[in-house]
Amino acid sequence: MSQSRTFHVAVVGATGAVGQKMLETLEDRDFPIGQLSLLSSSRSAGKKMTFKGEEITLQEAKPESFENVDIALFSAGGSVSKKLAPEAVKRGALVIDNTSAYRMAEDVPLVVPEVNEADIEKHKGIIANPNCSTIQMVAALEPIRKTLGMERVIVSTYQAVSGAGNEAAEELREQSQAFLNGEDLEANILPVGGDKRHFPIAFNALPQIDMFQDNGYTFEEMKMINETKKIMHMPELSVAATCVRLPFFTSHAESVYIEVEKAGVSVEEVKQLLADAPGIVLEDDPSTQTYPTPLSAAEKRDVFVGRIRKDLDNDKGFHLWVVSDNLLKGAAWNSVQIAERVVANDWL
Ligand code: NAP
Ligand code: 3JN
Repeated sequence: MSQSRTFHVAVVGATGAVGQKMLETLEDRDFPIGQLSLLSSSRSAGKKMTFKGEEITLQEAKPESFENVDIALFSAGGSVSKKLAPEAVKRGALVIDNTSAYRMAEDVPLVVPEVNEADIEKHKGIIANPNCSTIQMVAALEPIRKTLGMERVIVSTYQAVSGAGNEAAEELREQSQAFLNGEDLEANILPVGGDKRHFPIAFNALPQIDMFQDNGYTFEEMKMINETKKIMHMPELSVAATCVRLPFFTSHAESVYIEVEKAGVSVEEVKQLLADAPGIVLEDDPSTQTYPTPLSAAEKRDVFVGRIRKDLDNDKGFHLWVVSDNLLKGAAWNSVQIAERVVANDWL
C-alpha cells in the first residue's frame, strides 16, 4: 500500500505460526513501516528474524516494549494479550488482537473488513480479529445476507493442524512418518495442549477443537456461534457449529448450510452474489470438477466458495463449501487488512 506517513509496528508472538505469517503479509503488502519491533517470550529473545532482507533481533515482550509503538499486532495467546494489550494501549498504541481475549467485549470491535469495516472507527484502543473459522464463513455469508437475508446457519468444519500452532504441525509431521514406518504414534498436543487426553491426528479426525464447555459444545464451536452473531450484527441469527481437526497442514474447509429469508431464490442468484463479492472467489463447476480444496487455497488471501446447491427439501436452504488459508485470511491477512483500513481512513 502507498502511504506518505510510516508507522512503528510491533508484532507480539513473531516466532509463532500466526506471527510468521504476519511478517510475510506486512512485507508482501508493503505496509508503511518506519520501525518494526519483534516481540516474543524470554525463550526466543535475542534470536533474529528477517524482514525485507534485514535481520531484526527479537525482544522479550514487556510493558515498556510498547513505548512509541503506533500499531501492535498480538498473536501470543490470550493470557499475553490480557496482560500486555492494556499496557500497549496505555502507551498510545492501537492493538489488533488475534486472540479470543477481547473478542466478545462490548467496547471492542470484532472485524472482518468485507463485513463490518465501519465498526473499526468505534475502537477504544483494541480491535479484535475473529477466530479463523468464523472469518472465512462470515466473509462468504455477508454478500448473501445483504440481498437475501439470513435466518439459520449450520456449519461443520474441517480444520488444518496449523490452526493449533507450530507444535501441532510438528506433531502431524512426526506421527505421519511414524505411521508409515509402522511405529507407535506419540500424541502430546492435539486435540488441545491443555486438556487431559491426547489422540493421534495422523490418518485420523478429531471432533474436538479447544476445550469442552458446560453445554457440550467446544470453545471453538462457541466462538464461531457468538462471533458470527456479533460481526453480522444479528444476535437473533440461529447458528450451530461442529468443529473437527483433520490431518492436513494449511487451510480450513467448511460445509455450511444456510436458510435465507427470501423464498424462491435460484442457485444461480446465490452464485452471482458470491462472484461479485470482494475477497471471495467462486470456484464452482461440477462439469469440470471445479471446487476449492485446502491445498488449492493455501498461501492465498481470498476465501474460496464452491459446491453451491439448493436444499432438496427447504426452498430457503442452500449448501456451500467454503475454504481459506487459516493463517492468512483467518489470522495474519485479516489483521493486516484491518491495519490498512485504519491507516487509509485515519482511524488510528
Ligand atoms: P504458536 O505457533 O504456538 O506461537 C505462539 C507464539 O507466542 C510464539 O511466538 C511464542 O514465542 C509467543 N509467546 C508465548 N508466550 C509469550 C509471552 N509471554 N510473550 C510474548 N510472546 C509469547 O501459536 P500460533 O498458532 O501462532 O497462535 C498464537 C495465538 O494466536 C493463539 O494462542 C491464538 O490466541 C491466536 N490464534 C488466532 C487464530 C485466529 O483464529 N485468528 C488462529 C490461530 C491462533 P516464543 O518463540 O518465545 O515461544
Ligand atoms: O484451532 C484452530 O484451527 C484455530 C485456533 C485458534 C486459537 C487457538 C488457541 C487459542 C484461538 C483463537 O484464536 O480462537 C485461541 C484463543 O485465543 O482463544
